[in-house]
Parts: sequence; structure tokens; C-alpha cells
Amino acid sequence: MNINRNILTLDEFTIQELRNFPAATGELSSLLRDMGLAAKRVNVEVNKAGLVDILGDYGTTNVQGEEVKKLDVYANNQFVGALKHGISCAGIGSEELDDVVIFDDPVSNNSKYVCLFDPLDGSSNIDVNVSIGTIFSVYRRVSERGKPCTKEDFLQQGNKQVAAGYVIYGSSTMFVYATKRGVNGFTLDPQIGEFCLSHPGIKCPEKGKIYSVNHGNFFQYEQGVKEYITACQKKTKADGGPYTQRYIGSMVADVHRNLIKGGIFTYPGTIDKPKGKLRLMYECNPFAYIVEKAGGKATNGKQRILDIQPTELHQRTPLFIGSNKMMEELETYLEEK
Ligand code: P6P
Repeated sequence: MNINRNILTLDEFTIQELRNFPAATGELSSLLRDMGLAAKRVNVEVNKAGLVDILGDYGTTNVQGEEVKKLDVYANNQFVGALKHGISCAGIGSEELDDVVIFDDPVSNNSKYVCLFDPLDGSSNIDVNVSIGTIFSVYRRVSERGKPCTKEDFLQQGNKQVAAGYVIYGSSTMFVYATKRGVNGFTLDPQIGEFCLSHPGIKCPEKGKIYSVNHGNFFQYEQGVKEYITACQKKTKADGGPYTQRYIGSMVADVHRNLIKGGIFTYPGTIDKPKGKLRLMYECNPFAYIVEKAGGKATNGKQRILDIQPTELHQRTPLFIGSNKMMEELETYLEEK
């Protein structure tokens, strides 16, 4: 019987992937489906944020010292809830929460993984309808199964990730995730309420013509960064240009575009913020994992992001990430300096 089903949903894809690993327990596939479910719930609220009195300040500030919008809290609760009620996650770390949450129940204590996430990155853009996103990172726990997970399970180098992904709530809603087998993108079909495989085997072009940086901080950047930005502005057809500057101010949107089209995204350290603004554990590590699996590179200007040994849950790091050849050119400016 010819079943013409060329649409593969996220659930079908993750289960199909299991067939490639007969020894796999299915816990990672289950965790990814849990993330997909929470993303669909958040998507509903993001898409109607302008209609319901869900905008506006929640009246509190999160551990980052930023005004918390109601949607941030809602999104955080959806991802915590989906993972707590699943079978795969022993605990979570979230941009919205001061400390990790150890689920400490019999099923969770026997789970294989822990997850870190930024439930709604770029939330300052909610009120002006700019694309926002969720970013997540999955680690195999290092503590003994059968007992509650520990802080050490969360402070692992990014090169220990077993999966990482993001959701972009944009003109369409996409769920993109990477494992050691590669990077795949799924677009939400609202008619059936399923993420459907739309971008199989994503590869980051090794060259691009897009550079993303906040020019407002230009005079606070180190000399090598300033010289690289100036070099981008001077590119001509003869040397792979001209380049265009694209900066949305929403990391998921900027990095997603550069991942697909080729380009480089930078959030360097500044005089005011020498460590930059972005968080290592649930913004830079997951994107570094994804972009490297797609053939790109990610550093803090001196070191591979995935090799940084974390010391704190919410620590920041400068970030340079994107197309391989563009990153190699950037590094010649940073090495010199
Ligand atoms: P700036 C959003 O607040 C965010 O955390 C990232 O999504 C984004 O890339 C960055 O900050 C933008 O920061 O300082 O350029 O506005």
C-alpha cells in the first residue's frame, strides 16, 4: 500500500531516530517531545500576546535584574512543567530562576538527563512584536541515578551536551535541534498542531555576507573587534562582499538567520560589561553546539565556547559565532591584538 506521507512530525522523527540506536532507551526522544509540547503551548500565548492582557511588567525583576514580563513567567512554567511531568529529566536550570530546580521524585530521580533553558529570550521585544525564542541544552547527568540530581550535573562543559535546540516564535514557529547526528528544523503546522520536518540536515554556509553586532557599543569594544567590524564595512565584491549588517536584538532570530544564510553574530565584551551580556549555560553553549554540528564555529574571542569550564549557573561570556571562514577571518584580528 503506497502511503504517501512525506510529512514527518517531530514526534515521528524522534521515534524514527530511535531505530538508528537499538540500544537507546528513548528518554532523549521523549525529552525532545516534552520540549516540543511546551513550545506549542508557549506559541499560543506568544501569538496572542497583543490581544490578551498578558503583556506588561509582572512587577518583579528576575535574577538578571531585568523587568519580568508575564510571558516570561508563563513560558518558564510551561517548560518546567513539561519536563517535570516527563520521564527523562531529573532537574532544570532556567534563566528565570535563581537556582536549579531538582525535581526529586522517584521517576525524575531515575531520569538520565538534566536540562537548562532560557524560556523566552529577547522578551524585551515582546511588546513590539519582534521574533523571540526559547533556547535549551541537554546534558547526561553525572550524579548517581536513583538519587536527586546535583548542581554538578548542570555545571558541565558545553562539549558534554547530548542535545541542544531552540524555538523561534517568528513569521512561523520553528523547533530546531541538534544531536551528534546533525541539526534538523521543524516548522509548526497550526492546522494539525504538529512541528513538521521542514529543514532536514541544516548546514551553516562556510561563508556569508551578514555580520551582526550592536554598533551602539562600538567604541567600547576591544581594538581587534573594532578593526574586524570596520573590515566588514569595507568588503567589496572582490573580497567576498559587500557585507550587510543585520541585528534584530533577539539572539534566536539573529543566530537562526545566520545559521541558514551564513554570517557571523557577535556579542563582544565591552568596557561596561567585559564578560558581555549573553549567558554561557543556556544561550551560548546550546547555540555553540548547534552551529558547530552545522559546520560553523563559536568562541569567546580566545577559547572555543564548548570548552569553557562553567563555575556559575548564570555566568556570562563574550560570544562570536557563525560561518567557519568568517570566524577564521575574525580570529586573525583578535589574535593580532
Ligand atoms: P543588546 C535579548 O535581551 C538578548 O538577551 C539577546 O536575545 C540579544 O541578542 C541581546 O540581548 C541584545 O542585546 O544589548 O544589543 O540590546
